[in-house]
Amino acid sequence: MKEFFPEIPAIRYEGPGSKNSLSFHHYNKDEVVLGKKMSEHLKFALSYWHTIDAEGTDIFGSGTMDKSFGGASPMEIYKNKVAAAFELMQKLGIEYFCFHDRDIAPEGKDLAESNRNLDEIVDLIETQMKKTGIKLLWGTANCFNNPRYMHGAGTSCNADAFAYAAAQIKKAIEVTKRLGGTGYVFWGGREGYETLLNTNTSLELDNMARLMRMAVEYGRSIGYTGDFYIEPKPKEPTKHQYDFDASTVLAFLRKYGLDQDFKLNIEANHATLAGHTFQHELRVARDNGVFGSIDANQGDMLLGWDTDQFPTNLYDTTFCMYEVLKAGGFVNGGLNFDAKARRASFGFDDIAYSYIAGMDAFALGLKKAAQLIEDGRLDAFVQERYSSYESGIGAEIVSGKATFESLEAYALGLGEVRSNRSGRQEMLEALVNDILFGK
Ligand code: XLS
Ligand code: NI
Ligand code: NI
Repeated sequence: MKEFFPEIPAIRYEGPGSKNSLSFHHYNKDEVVLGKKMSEHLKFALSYWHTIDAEGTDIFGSGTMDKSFGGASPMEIYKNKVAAAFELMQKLGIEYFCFHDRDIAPEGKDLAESNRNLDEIVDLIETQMKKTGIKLLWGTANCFNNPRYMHGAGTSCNADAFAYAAAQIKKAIEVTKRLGGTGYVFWGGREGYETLLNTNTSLELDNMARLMRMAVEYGRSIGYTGDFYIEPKPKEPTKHQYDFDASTVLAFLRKYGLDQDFKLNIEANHATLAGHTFQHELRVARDNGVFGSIDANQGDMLLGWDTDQFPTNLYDTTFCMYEVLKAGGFVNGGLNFDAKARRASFGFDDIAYSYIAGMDAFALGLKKAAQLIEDGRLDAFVQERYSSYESGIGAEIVSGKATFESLEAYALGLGEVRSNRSGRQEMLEALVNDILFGK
């Protein structure tokens, strides 16, 4: 069988001291952390679009990589991509993948031909999955690339575009179900607006909710039992995207009674675009019981767009895994590397270096988050900080016994509030540094 990545060997764990950049230094898949194997905690997934399709184009320049994998016709290229993807995942020890419908098979002259192309490639993917044991984390439909979606898909002003999107999503859910996927993602690429001057925001959001309701009802009717996710993102490509951030999405889901049907897929770079930390978005999801899955990447703080870099910032991976552990870990979700090597990192070996960097950063993040939890000082500090709610007037507030009248009587007796204690931010930041880099 043809080898597509001869420059990439099977990547093995060699430990922190190793000088071999084509080995894992921290990701040791069977190592047990807090009672579970690293591979089960982290559930790494390959993103088909970035890794198998994207060729390094940007708005100022054409591709720097060739991902046709020796194919000539579109279908031949996409068949080769399947073999390349599975070769890569096996070499990297990645057990899951994610795709959009149009990532895995080329769009045909009409919807029927596109669906036939999809079916043909899905046959190949299914065979490879059986052979390798690699699983589908989530599927989705690309309802943003084609010009038909210039005004949006579920939020298009044109009902024909809405109908086409519905048909595409229907098929993508069928394919996700057929491949045993445990998630189906809605990322609203064009679901937003450029100007309010031409936009009926109210109808657009009602329609988006209609589309999502239909997706859930259809999915459940054909026996799809996985999660449905919304992936928040504030902007890009549109000026304003409706799924701005986790809190906005929650308000949308609750308004339309969809909050029992959807969880969130939180992407690091989307959090920072919304002016939040990655940890903030994960915390909002966890606090509201809708934490589902993660698109692992990182942005550049000096750039205002979704650079989708491989995650290497250890503070971010640690605080991410801290939230994941506190949320009880992944159920149907996982860590999808929605990330790509930089345009100038154009070698196929750079794909391996990138995944190793990301997987090692998350393995370290997991270990450090576990240490923070086992150390207990953070938790103890937070508990102590709110201890005034455990007895006396605080307990009355929390239990609902307190009223404005009883609180006024209490406050009148206080003189002044003299019980505030230091928040000790700097002490806690030093504590985190010590756990991260102290030994
Ligand atoms: C784009 C999104 C996209 C989703 C899947 O910014 O991150 O890749 O993850 O449609
Ligand atoms: Ni994403
Ligand atoms: Ni993104």
